[in-house]
Amino acid sequence: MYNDHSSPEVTSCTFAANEASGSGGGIYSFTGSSPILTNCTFVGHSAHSMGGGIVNYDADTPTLTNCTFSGNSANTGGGIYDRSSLLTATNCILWGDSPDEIYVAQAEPVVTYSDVQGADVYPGTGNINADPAFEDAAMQDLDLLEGSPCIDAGTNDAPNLPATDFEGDPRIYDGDFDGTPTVDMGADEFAFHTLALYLAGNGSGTVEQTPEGGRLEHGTVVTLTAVADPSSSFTGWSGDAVGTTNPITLTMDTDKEVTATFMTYRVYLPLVLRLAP
Ligand SMILES: [Ca+2]
Ligand SMILES: [Ca+2]
Ligand SMILES: [Ca+2]
Ligand SMILES: [Ca+2]
Repeated sequence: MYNDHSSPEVTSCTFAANEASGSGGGIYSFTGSSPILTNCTFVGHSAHSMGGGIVNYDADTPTLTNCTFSGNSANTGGGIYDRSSLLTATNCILWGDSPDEIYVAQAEPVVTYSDVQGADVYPGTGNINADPAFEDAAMQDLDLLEGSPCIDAGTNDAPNLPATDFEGDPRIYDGDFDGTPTVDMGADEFAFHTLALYLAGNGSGTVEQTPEGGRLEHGTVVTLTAVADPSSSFTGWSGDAVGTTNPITLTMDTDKEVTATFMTYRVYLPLVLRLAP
């Protein structure tokens, strides 16, 4: 994307694997541009000169909220090259870019509540310098794993804060389970729901769950398989799953409780009376 006196608004977009023979692998803002980038990911770009992910060249005022940069490379400014522009970055992650994350030539960018890799914590309120624990950076999956320091580490007062993350998960979510919902850093919000399984009936059996776990990411499709013990039979689901389909699938779009009922077989033994002659 090339901006010259233009101010596009881009939300929940992944910019991936572009190559610039000069500068600006993902975006080159030349002059007088104020792009608003929200929930965007910049991954796997390369630029031979400046700005693997983004170049802000002259008199630009880009606003980045909840954007993630990783695996971008350039000669200078692997993630972002800021020449004489005023960059505002809030709730962003810049990690694993080469040779650096943000290169500033003249103006000082305003970076807050962001995770920026470097020798020190990047100057600004709420910034951290810690491995964000991406799901699989090598495969360009930059979702956050449970326990990531970026979870609930952003600010809910960020400009243009969206109601959902890049994949439609609800923001602002209490991802560290401390009772206070706070937005995460980066394009992904770590949003989980609980699944509780119960057994009922006078029989016995088990329920196999794939994937396993009592906390599942928003949107996860779970398969439940009822397995009756030899003397019992499965007679149906109740709660947030209904019917006798087995296995059954459900989508984790909210907290759910499911009960599996098992009943014993009724066994009739023939009664034989042998009368004495
Ligand atoms: Ca995800
Ligand atoms: Ca959160
Ligand atoms: Ca929390
Ligand atoms: Ca998510």
